[in-house]
Amino acid sequence: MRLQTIDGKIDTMIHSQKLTLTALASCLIAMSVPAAAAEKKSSASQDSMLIGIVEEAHPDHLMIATTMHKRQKKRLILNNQSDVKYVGYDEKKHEVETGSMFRAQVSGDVITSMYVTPAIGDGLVDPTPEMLKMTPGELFQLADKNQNGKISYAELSQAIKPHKPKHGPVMFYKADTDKTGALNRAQFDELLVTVTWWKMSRKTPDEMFKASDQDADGVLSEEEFAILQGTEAHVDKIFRSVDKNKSGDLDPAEASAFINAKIYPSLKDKAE
Ligand SMILES: [Ca+2]
Ligand SMILES: [Ca+2]
Ligand SMILES: [Ca+2]
Repeated sequence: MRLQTIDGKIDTMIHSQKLTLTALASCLIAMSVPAAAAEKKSSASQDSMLIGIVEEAHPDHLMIATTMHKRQKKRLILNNQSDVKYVGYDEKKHEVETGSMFRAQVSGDVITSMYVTPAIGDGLVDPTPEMLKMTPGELFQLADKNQNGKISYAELSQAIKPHKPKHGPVMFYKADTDKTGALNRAQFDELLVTVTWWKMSRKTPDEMFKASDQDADGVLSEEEFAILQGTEAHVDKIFRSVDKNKSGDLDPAEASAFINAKIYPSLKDKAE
């Protein structure tokens, strides 16, 4: 929930003007067509986020299937207020098509804003041991498959950070500050420091443990764990799940297991 809120704020920050206008427009539409609004039951006036795949694309609407926990098929309306952001597309080819993946903010059945990516797939990819030791420059070279000196969303997803429909497009769109549709070296570096496996592999687990163990008693308290995690977010819940032997603190083995699961998403997947 918290992440969604933060995300929402970022969206609002980037597109505050457009969103305000869109929200106004939706209000007017909702007020002027009460019958239609009633038809859509209680969801009509509520904003919600949908993530999924486009099954059919039409100029004024999309047939979609969500890939969220509650799977559903829906008809979503596109109108001239819909703010569509294309992420990972060729600069000249901007179109929603069958198989496109999206994250949409909808008001009732109307798309207010939407991130669209080509069909990229969202498998888990672990970094290789070599990658954990690479510099940003080396990782840039590795990711730049077509060697055009910039990193597309597909290249990023394949080499560095697997595509996650909920946050991936937003992150990329934000990092691509000049909106060319690809990241130059400086933009890539900015994004890299937010990638979990990168953050968690700049020091060895032992070094990270020592740097976080403020009172040097050989275990991490919850406060000390927040330092290791690099954020206070969800710290109590995560701390409890990392404290496998329920001792109320984390020994080096427990901390290492946490760090490894952060670096290797497939480990985390197995543990959950
Ligand atoms: Ca490239
Ligand atoms: Ca301690
Ligand atoms: Ca423990």
